[in-house]
Amino acid sequence: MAMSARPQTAWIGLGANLGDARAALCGAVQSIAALPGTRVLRVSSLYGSAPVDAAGPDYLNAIAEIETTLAPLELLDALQRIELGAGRERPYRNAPRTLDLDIVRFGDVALDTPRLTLPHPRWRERAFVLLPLSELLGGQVMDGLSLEQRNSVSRQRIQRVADAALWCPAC
Ligand code: PH2
Ligand code: MG
Ligand code: MG
Repeated sequence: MAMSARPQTAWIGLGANLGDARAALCGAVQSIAALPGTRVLRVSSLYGSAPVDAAGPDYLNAIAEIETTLAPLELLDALQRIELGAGRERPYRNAPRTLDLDIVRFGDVALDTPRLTLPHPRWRERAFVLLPLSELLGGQVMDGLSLEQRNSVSRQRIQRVADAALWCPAC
């Protein structure tokens, strides 16, 4: 597998709202850690969140901060293979899912292609991304939001359900 020369830090959004979501997220972190040229630096707390722009059960969400020599599209391919391994199906847009792995940010890379947009186009609109990302990156994440974004995000139901060290002890 071709790899870009310099390791980059990337932030992966993890989500699931079907089946044993906690086990799926924990397994995903371990699968990501096993990717070539990749290590997991930190994971956020685990959050329970109401579906945003979607129907179905509540989600579990978290963010993993990783370092990787994979290129963005190689990482995307690898994440999609991990999703498939966890039984991910795509019957319609934003359908409930056993595992969703989204690249939220990949270093400072900006990309706009049919398969991948970086940073993730909706990361500022979603409490389930912003809260765990603020844990890892600090308060400037929330400071960068417009008033409209803050208001919309503050209406989204979300709660922290487990410390990073507790929700995935093997991570
Ligand atoms: N993912 C979506 C759509 N809506 N809502 C929550 N709470 N968590 C998610 O991970 C999520 C969502 C599409 O990927
Ligand atoms: Mg998603
Ligand atoms: Mg996705």
